[in-house]
Amino acid sequence: MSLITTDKQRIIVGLGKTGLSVARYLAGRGLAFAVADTRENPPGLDQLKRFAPMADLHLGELDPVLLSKASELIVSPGIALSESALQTARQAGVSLIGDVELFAREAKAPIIAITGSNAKSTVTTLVGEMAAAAGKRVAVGGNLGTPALDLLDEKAELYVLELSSFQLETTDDLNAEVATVLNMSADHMDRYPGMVAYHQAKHRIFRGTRQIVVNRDDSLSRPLLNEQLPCWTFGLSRPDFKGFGLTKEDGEQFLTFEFKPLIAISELRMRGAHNHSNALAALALGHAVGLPMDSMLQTLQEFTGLPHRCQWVAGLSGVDYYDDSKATNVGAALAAIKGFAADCSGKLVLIAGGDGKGADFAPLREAVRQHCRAVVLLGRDAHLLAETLDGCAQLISVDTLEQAVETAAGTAQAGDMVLLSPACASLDMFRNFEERGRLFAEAVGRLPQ
Ligand code: UMA
Ligand code: ADP
Repeated sequence: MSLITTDKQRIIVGLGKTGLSVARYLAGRGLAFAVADTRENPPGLDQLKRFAPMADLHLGELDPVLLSKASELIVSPGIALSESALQTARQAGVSLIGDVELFAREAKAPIIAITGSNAKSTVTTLVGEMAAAAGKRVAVGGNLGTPALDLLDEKAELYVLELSSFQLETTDDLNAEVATVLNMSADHMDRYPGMVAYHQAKHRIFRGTRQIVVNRDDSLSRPLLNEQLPCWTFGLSRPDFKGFGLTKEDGEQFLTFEFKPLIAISELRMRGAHNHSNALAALALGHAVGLPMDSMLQTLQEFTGLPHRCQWVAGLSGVDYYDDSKATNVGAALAAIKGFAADCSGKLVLIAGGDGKGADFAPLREAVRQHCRAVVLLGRDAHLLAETLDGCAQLISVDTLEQAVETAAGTAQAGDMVLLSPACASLDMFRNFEERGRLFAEAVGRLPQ
């Protein structure tokens, strides 16, 4: 192509959102690149042709010979590094990096880096809103919304990044101002050989960080190294020095920093213990970068949470319906079931199932036994859930989400909650979790009043 050819031969692997952002970044700097994608018609193709028509394109099965001739592969998160063509290239001495590594090399403003199995998007959005309310010029994105490289802005005063384990695998030195692994429970077990590999990927977020935020309720959130770094903690217990937590004053629960109550949880609009934990995590991250406490508390009071995360949909005949379509793994569904059970005068009717991504559903057994009147099952791995939950509650299998909603409505009694919290990805039946949540709400809307 007609761009500068430098010492490096770069190939962008993957032409989705990430690949396109990398292409824009390189083209913007006049650097030459080629693109490879296993798909014959990857989503970014038309856009790429508009701004980099001369880029060499290699579509279809990845070619190990071609990739091994590059000096650097910039690999998209949707492609496993274990792919044999990538492994061949690595063994040939090619360096494999990702978009977030490129971003970290370029970013001038401090980075708040957030990962975890669950709650990433909620905490990232909340911290972003806290920073904006405090008057900071803040850029928010990563795994959520805008890809990292598209956030780069000379005038940015702060970056808030949600990072997935896939993005962290290809990030060598993030050099964040403050980094956190919010929590750890099994996810993406179709992509990792086990929890150890998944844990190792997540913990790369701490590389080069100046401060850390740790979840006192989850020892797997604690970095194995860097113990001497300034460390802030959050958790649902009473806090100590440098800690955010919960305390009880005159029968009311408060979010508390060290020994000072900050705000009563009755003043928050997000519900459930897991969301109290999320609020505390956001306060700890914001405090670490010097955001003023008063303004953070004001934001907390206004924040209602994100769509499809434990979102209230309707109340019909004494039954509340909640959309938690974003609960795409077991840990998320577990947190939602426990969080709601504490608030519910009746029982839960859970709608679950979909693509289980190789997960073990056994951790759901006890919570279902204790809190669920029935579980309505759908999707590809419904039979696996049915085997695991056998004997814990009434189990009803259905074929469509519409049937699931009608069945749940017919089973629930006044005072109950119907909760769509699938513990599975949506991709076997829906375009994404947003579509699943939207269709759930529409089906609830069609129930007789
Ligand atoms: N793919 C191929 N062949 C290729 C490249 C990709 O078949 O050569 C497939 C992948 O297997 C995957 C899909 O295409 O199924 C998308 O992969 P991608 O790497 O092109 O994805 P992007 O469009 O760049 O989106 C990625 C993140 N997606 C994934 O990690 C799978 C988006 O997170 C993220 O918002 C975006 O970068 C910007 O940073 C989505 C996600 O599901 C929301 N993330 C996972 C999660 O949150 O659990 C990690
Ligand atoms: P992520 O971006 O990590 O998927 P989200 O903020 O989108 O996280 O929340 C996804 C789901 O995780 C929610 O729908 C809820 O079921 C669950 N969840 C939210 N907060 C927590 C938490 N602190 N611990 C465990 N699960 C949580």
